[in-house]
Amino acid sequence: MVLSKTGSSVKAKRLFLIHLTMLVIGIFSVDASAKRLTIEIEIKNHFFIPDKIEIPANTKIKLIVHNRDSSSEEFESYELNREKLIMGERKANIFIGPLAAGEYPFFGEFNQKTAQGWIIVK
Ligand SMILES: [Cu+2]
Repeated sequence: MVLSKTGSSVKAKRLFLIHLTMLVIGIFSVDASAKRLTIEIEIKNHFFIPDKIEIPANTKIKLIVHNRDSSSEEFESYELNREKLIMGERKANIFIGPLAAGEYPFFGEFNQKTAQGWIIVK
């Protein structure tokens, strides 16, 4: 009886510690997301506007892409390892970074002849 009581109190302590750890991780991630830089671009007539986006190196970015066309588009980039469907007249959030300096091309998969863009990291 005494042994099982001790056992359950150890379990409770462990659970408390796990919760405490989760809480700390939770606060940390909120803090990290608050530091994100937000950049907004548009898709119009199957073009990205602007088509060149300059961002600082080693920074987390929230890229909001507003699709002003009535047709859906897919934001795609091999270099950024991102692929996101954006319905017509809707927007999508694409989280990128932190990135090293360089050029990262992206394109609209459904209109590759026109929808081309570059993220320039400096
Ligand atoms: Cu795709």
